[in-house]
Amino acid sequence: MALSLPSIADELYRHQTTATELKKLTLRYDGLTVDDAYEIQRLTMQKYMAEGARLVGWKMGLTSKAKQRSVGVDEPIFGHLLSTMELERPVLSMQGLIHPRVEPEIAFVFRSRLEGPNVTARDVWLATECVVPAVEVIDSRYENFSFTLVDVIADNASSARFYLADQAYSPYAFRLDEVGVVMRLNGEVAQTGAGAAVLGHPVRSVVEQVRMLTRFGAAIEPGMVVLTGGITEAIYVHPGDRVEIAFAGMGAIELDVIE
Ligand code: OOG
Ligand code: MG
Repeated sequence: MALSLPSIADELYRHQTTATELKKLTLRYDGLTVDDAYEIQRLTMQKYMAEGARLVGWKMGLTSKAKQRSVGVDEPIFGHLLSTMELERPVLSMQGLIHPRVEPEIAFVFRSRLEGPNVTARDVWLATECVVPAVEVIDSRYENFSFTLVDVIADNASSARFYLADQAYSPYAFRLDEVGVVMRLNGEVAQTGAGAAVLGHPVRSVVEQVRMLTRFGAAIEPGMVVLTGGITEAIYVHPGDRVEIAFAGMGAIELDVIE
């Protein structure tokens, strides 16, 4: 089929907003590149923003081996975070979702702008207001949660919802690579990991985020949040589930899943 990026963006927007699965784009369109996929993502996100959603930050994805292995894609990607994706309370409604999975992440919140190809970890620390334990809810719009690199980028890196814990910390309070994470589902240990799973240290994910944004013509703006990527594999959740994620020294998040 002939490639029209705006019409593919229309299609994705429709599936995202109606919570219906679609077949992988790469099965149906020849020659879609990574750049095309980011353009589809941008066009799709513009539709939400035209309806009042605000861009509140960015998310990195596939920054840990656990995540890369589980989906069979071996390079980091990024997506947009919109105000409409943020949960105000740790309660996840299944409304508007297809087959959601949750994963523990470390979030950075910024006080100053970060841009350009040469940003260093030190620049990231200086620009950081605080670090916050977070949970991301991903919900691929593709059948069976199965996709290639190009598909998942076009689908805004599977972004669906996210929640930031109430407690925030100085970026200097912890070695984020050594923060251990235990994720329990209904009281049973489901996943364990440590911050180092994320590119060796979550700060590297922010450095990579800025580099990728620079190629994309964007930046981290003051007040924005960046989710640095799942520390462990994501787990499927269903109504009635309770997910408890303990971040050593940084408190816990208890997420209740409802209809
Ligand atoms: C892609 C999104 C990955 C992460 O933190 O690695 C992601 C997916 O697995 O559906 O959000
Ligand atoms: Mg994630």
